[in-house]
Amino acid sequence: MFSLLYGLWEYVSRKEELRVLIIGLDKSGKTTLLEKIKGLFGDTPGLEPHAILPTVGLNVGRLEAFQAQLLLWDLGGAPGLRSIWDKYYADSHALLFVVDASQPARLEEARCELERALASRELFGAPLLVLANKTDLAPEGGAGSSARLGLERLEGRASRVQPASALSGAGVREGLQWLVEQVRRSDRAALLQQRATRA
Ligand SMILES: Nc1nc2c(ncn2[C@@H]2O[C@H](COP(=O)(O)OP(=O)(O)OP(=O)(O)O)[C@@H](O)[C@H]2O)c(=O)[nH]1
Ligand SMILES: [Mg+2]
Repeated sequence: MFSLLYGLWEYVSRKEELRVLIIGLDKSGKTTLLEKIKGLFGDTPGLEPHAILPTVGLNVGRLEAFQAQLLLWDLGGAPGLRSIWDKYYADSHALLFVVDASQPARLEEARCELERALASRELFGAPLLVLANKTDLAPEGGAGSSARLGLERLEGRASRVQPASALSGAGVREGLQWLVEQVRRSDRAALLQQRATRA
């Protein structure tokens, strides 16, 4: 009887797992962001920035935030590694695209990569957070990113640009909270559930 009740309690109190895919150009600050998020929400502090190397494969973060169990996938952004991003699209609830706001010269390259990702049917309906990172170096860097990244033309997808600094943590909590809320409001979780049941 106890185990039955315990099982029921475990089932009812189980938190939804939301999978967030973090992509963006090389050196935009994705891994620094992941480690900052781990420090803000996890049980152990994330890696110090000086210990972070360019990502070749995948970094994973698992933590609880905003009443959700988050699984974060951080992929390498170097040109030769971008071809594996799409392997993660079908299983992601949300997309977190990081841009280096202190490097306007790379915004066009970022726009192309973002456009390519959003064109994938596998990301249908997935909310998008663009993190305009490194605003500690360029405080006005977030302004205008929305238009320059083509976000104003997006239809049928929740999207937002969040000015932030992965180094200091400014804007990180707000951005992540918005993303989790948007996934809850969207049909993306139900879509992924349907796909999993059919498979
Ligand atoms: N000033 C400043 N520097 C940052 C910030 N975020 C990251 N950096 C620096 O940017 C550089 C690249 O950071 P990473 O986190 O390795 O970038 P990445 O996007 O994971 O790069 P890849 O793994 O190569 O795709 C490092 O020197 C970081 O310390 C930030 O918010 N402000
Ligand atoms: Mg990295």
